[in-house]
Amino acid sequence: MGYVKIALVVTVAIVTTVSSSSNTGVQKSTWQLLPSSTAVVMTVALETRSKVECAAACSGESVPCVTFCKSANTNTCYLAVEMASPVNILPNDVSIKCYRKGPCSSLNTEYSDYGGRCLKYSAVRKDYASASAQCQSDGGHLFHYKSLAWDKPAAQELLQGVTSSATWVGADRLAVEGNWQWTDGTPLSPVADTWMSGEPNNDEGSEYCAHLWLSVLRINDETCTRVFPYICQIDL
Ligand SMILES: [Ca+2]
Repeated sequence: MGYVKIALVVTVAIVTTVSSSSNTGVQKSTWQLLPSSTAVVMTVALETRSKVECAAACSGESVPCVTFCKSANTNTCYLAVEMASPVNILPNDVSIKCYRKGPCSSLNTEYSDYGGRCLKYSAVRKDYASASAQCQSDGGHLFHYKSLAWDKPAAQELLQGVTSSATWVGADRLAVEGNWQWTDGTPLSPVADTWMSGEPNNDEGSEYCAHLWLSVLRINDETCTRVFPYICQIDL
């Protein structure tokens, strides 16, 4: 998983409540902000970088995890258990917010939860721009196939039984000529291990968009106007 467990506080549980005055900002999330009156016991603390990664860690735990808390100050992620009855409060970090998991289907019935994010496969063949637009109209984006460790297992699960050869994913070099990037602006190195061997090769000088070869689950640069099925992702 790549997360470093820095503390295990099951026996000496840190108890806190959410000290939040805002309930905004998670309308598209399947993780719903808990009201500030909710008492939460943090069970595991993880070093992390973002709320998305914290949610993913909760989803990826072998032990069922439906609640996590995230400190904006320290970026520490806490897997957590909600308490049924009021407990003493120890809010030594007012930036902590806690979230409870909701199903991807509550966002869009076509999407399912794959390790902390919502994915759907569409067999409808579209060009890159049209596929991207469809994902955006769902509130998401084309699949960010950034990591073999994290995204490949999700793709394998999502694509069980799929017989098409390739799907669009969300990376291109349309906005910045020559520079590959994911649709969230994250750079995509031309030597990333997610590329198929020998790619990107800009065959015939016309390959500006990335698709995923399903036989090897590696990406390839392809002509954007060709039509393929596609995978959409909604972030938590
Ligand atoms: Ca190519």
